[in-house]
Amino acid sequence: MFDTLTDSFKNAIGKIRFHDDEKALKKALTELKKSLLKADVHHKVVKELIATVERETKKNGIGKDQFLAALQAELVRILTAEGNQGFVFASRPPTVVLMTGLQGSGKTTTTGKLAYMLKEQKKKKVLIVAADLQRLAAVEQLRQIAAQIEVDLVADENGTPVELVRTALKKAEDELYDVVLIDTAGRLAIDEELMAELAEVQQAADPDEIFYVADAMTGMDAVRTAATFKEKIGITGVVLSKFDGDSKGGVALGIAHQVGVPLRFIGSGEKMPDLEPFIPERITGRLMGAGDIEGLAEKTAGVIDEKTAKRMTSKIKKGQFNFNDFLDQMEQIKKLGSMKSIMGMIPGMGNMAKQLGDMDLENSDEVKQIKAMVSSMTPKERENPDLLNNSRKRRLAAGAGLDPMQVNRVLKQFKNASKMAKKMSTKGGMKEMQKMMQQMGGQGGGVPPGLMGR
Ligand SMILES: Nc1nc2c(ncn2[C@@H]2O[C@H](COP(=O)(O)OP(=O)(O)OP(=O)(O)O)[C@@H](O)[C@H]2O)c(=O)[nH]1
Ligand SMILES: [Mg+2]
Repeated sequence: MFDTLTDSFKNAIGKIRFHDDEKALKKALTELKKSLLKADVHHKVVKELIATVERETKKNGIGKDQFLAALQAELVRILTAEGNQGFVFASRPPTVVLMTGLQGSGKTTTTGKLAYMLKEQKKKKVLIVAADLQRLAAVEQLRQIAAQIEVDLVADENGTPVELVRTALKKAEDELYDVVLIDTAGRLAIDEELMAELAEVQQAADPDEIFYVADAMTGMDAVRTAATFKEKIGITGVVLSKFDGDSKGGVALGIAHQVGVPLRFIGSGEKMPDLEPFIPERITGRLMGAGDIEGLAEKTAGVIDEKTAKRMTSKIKKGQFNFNDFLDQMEQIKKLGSMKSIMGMIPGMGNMAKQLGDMDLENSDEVKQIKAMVSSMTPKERENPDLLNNSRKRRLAAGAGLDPMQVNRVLKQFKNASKMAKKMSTKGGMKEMQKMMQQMGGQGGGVPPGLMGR
């Protein structure tokens, strides 16, 4: 997600050596400056960052450790603005959030993503309000999203935004909802009419938070419009949507500092799980190639329950992992979002994530083939594929539209994978795996943890 930026930092870090002098520091700073500007970070933000890092490094003695510590501290400072981080619940439920933004910025999708995250990861009872009555299709769009993620919706094509908000708040009180998310109408540009409608809805909703959803691909415009919204209605957080389409990513680095409102979430794809909290300390770790273990743990916590995980591990250890388990696991992985975003959160795996590209596990040919094949097996066969004789294999192949050779190959691959998993689950197995990963591309994949300033 932050490929370009992470590369920039890595290059700059590489330019400064252990016993080094002012010349090496200058070189590193020049490199950093150049690449930050190239990544579209605002020039004022870059200037400030470079000046501070230079000053702090010199103060503490020029060297790689000091440089890293200064860079890390300055990044955290620049990414932080006064206000809440991530999703913060009101002291008294329901927490009411007003979603605002220009037309097509991603408000409705982000509303769905937030609802999904709160439901799946935090186990909260969420209510969505379709208060966009400008566009006919808007209500239907939200209806579909709500049905897909199984979250309740308040909608009425014939109502007014204010009426809908009132109905929703009453329902939330009566039925003890934890969170109410209000999707509003967008406009092509900031105009009086939009602001008047928003002000009305805001008054009726008395929200705990007002999020401004900005399209990351609009670059500096995102910063400018967010600033205007802050001035006019007092937003409490920014969400940058479509970050997956903004390969440079520099806007995310400057926006909190420039607008004076924290960047709270980043949208990284069109699907419901593609939303990530933007926590300055964690993002800094990721930018410097150290991964984001906390974020990963949070993401998996809601999805993979501990009991199942333990059962799976024990099965793997005993070499009993079978096709039924495989299908289960595939379902779970689906909920985590794109493979690339997950890999990017694992320390040292940033490079690997890049190589993976946007691999779509669910729709890859291999997975489709395996799924088709497994669904034609009997429950007994799924547990023990050795039961499959040649005639059964031929039947399976015909059922799944494969040739028998392919069936044999899948069965063999699965057996090997199962063996490997068993081996890895033993003592020392994980070490071997890490060694293998390093050889495959983790090399130079970031700052060794010992070098990170603390
Ligand atoms: N790739 C990508 N697409 C996104 C993301 N967020 C939203 N989109 C897409 O952007 C388009 C517009 O999103 P909406 O959520 O309908 O935007 P909106 O602000 O509600 O639009 P209006 O209601 O018309 O003002 C849709 O096609 C979404 O799928 C994201 O993070 N990544
Ligand atoms: Mg919308």
